Amino acid sequence: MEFKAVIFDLDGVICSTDKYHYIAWKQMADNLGVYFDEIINNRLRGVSRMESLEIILERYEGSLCEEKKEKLAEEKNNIYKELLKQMSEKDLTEEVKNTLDTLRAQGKKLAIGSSSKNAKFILGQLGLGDYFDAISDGTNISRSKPDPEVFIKAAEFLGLEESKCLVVEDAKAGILAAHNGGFKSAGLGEAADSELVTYPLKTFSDLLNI
Ligand code: B16
Ligand code: MG
Repeated sequence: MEFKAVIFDLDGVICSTDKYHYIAWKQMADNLGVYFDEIINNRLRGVSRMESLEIILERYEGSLCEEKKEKLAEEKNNIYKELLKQMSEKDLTEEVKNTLDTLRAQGKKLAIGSSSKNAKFILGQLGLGDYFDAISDGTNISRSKPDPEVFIKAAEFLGLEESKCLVVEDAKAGILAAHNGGFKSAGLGEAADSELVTYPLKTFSDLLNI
């Protein structure tokens, strides 16, 4: 691969937290009495916590003040964090671990570019707490994907130009963010179908063929 570094999205790329996000949002929505299902949940992939809440509230009749919205997001996050405690090194697949190790052995710098404010906790659960050369996540950005800020910060933390870094994403919003920031990208799942993706991947280890 021509790149000096790879910036990985976390949820949906390094690990799968979809089911925990779903359970937590579902519980919050049920408590509030607003309809929520897995199809709506799919629209939340790669989207920030408050933007996810706004999508769920499209079905809510009536209006809520900012303070109440913050409370709802906090309620969801507390349920989600409790569920994340179940995650362990077993949730890191052999394929992902071996691919990361191979890239590292090739001398590539490895970073995280995630919208999540829980990214460091999740990495710790997976046994990857000290693994990456840089972590850019929801705690160091003010604009979420498709804004490129999270990836630009990751490249900055690595001390590399955008053109030297490849972004790996599972969400179309993430591929757009990479494109907006001047990064080439590799896409998994729905991101592989994005018109803007540079390298569509069938599986994570395909990264080694770029
Ligand atoms: P949190 P990623 C994203 O992570 C998730 O895909 C998205 O579903 C979630 O709402 C967002 O993080 C914020 O997460 O509530 O933990 O701060 O895919 O960018 O790694
Ligand atoms: Mg993702």
